[in-house]
Amino acid sequence: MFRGLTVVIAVGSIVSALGMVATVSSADQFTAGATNIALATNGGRVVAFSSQELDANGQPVDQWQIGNLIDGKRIVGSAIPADSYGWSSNSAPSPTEPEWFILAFKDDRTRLISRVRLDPVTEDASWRWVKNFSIQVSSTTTDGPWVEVKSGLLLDKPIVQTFDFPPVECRYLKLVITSNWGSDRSVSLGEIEVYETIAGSDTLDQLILQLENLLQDLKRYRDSVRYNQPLRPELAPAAVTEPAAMATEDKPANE
Ligand SMILES: [Ca+2]
Repeated sequence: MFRGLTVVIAVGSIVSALGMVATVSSADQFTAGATNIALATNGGRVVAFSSQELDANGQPVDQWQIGNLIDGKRIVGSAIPADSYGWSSNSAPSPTEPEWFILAFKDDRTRLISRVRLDPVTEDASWRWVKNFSIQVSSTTTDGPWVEVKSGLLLDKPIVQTFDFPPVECRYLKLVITSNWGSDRSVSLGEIEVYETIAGSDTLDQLILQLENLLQDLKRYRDSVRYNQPLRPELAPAAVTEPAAMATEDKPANE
């Protein structure tokens, strides 16, 4: 009776533990971490981009260069960093000729991410700010293949806007911008932040508990085999005729 019950417990634990894994994999069990992994001082970097504003000599304008997207500097109210107005492209985006940039993270490692935050505010007029965009990821190369995880619209309001999506592996993140709010000259963006996914601690605790229980059941099962006490006698004829010499339900002393 006990043996049969043990089998049920073991199988039940396996099923429920697998169920926990499946549950943990669902998006609502995850929360975004607190560290912006795109930030340059956290190891983020821009690996490629479509364009940046050039001066009359064809040189990048420091205040508008691409690195300003991940420098952590932003315009708040009337406070404008003297060396960082945001990033500005050198031409206006369109669906057929979008402006874009690609980010990588510290040590070029693949990260599990689920949140991007965009600050639209630049020193430009708001009709040059980003409007329609697509967030795409690649887990292989900077040439893709790219998978879109979110398409969205950034409001032309001076607020940092958050875009969440199911956790996805990301080695390179590409932001593709297809429109601004009305300018035919360029598009600009103040800052981009990217956040990793972390499992909620409650969920992790539950999973650990389930796995610990499963481990105990598997040990019991192993012991039943080791001491020739089949959990399902009908499938083990040898044990039906001869009781095991070391029959015991207890754990061995050296456990
Ligand atoms: Ca910035």
